[in-house]
Amino acid sequence: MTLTKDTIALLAEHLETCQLQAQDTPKLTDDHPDMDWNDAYGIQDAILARKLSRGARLIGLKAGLTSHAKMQQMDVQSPVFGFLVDDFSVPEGGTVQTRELIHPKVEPEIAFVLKQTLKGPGCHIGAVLAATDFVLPGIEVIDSRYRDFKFDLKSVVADNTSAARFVVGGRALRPEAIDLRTVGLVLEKNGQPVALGAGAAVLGHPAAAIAMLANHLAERGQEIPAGSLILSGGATEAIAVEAGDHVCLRVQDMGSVSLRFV
Ligand code: OOG
Ligand code: MG
Repeated sequence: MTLTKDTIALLAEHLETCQLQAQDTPKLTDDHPDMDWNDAYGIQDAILARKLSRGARLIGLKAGLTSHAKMQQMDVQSPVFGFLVDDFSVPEGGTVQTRELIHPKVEPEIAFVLKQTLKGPGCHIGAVLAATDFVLPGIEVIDSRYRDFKFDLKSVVADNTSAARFVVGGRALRPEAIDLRTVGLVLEKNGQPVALGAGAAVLGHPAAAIAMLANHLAERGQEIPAGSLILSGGATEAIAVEAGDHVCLRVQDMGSVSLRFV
């Protein structure tokens, strides 16, 4: 830790206010270049605590920057992890109020729902599949609070990895019913395919992102609770959207899920 408790609380308040008021801000490391990983996750934890104190419910977690396409797009080299609360959830086929966001983008993802607690260290794909109840298609709407979507890894971790909204739906499958490496994903915007991918784009296998998350939490004395919904990370680059756009994700053998920006 290089930041004081007070600074962490202030930065959490600042970033959450930016989120709630749809205002952008320079990345945190501009003013706090010595910020370390504990500071970054400490700020993220403080944002979660603020939401929980106002009655939000923690429903899951997310991995981000888990594909080369995403790492290249954002010019960073390693995955990051964040939280999902019920406020972020959009019903299948539902609408997103674009004015509540700064510069939203959508990502095609595979979501996991766990039936058992997952605990690192040493968590691997096999353990993830054994603990998974089902997998299903998900669209994540990311909305970095940082100006022009420009950040470094510590800044984006503090900003809860740009989490804003998500929708899951389509056909839920038991993990043994599908080869998550070769499964195809087609993201459509207004009826046109705008990004194409396969599950293996995410760390070779989307379950590897969940294992990485469990191992990351273990270093902080935490685990992934049974029942959690986890987004494994965008399989392609993220696509910018605006009011009026309709977005649909089709995943091979898993149906489709969609949302509309109004
Ligand atoms: C960070 C969040 C990335 C993903 O799926 O890769 C993410 C960002 O690109 O703003 O959620
Ligand atoms: Mg994502």
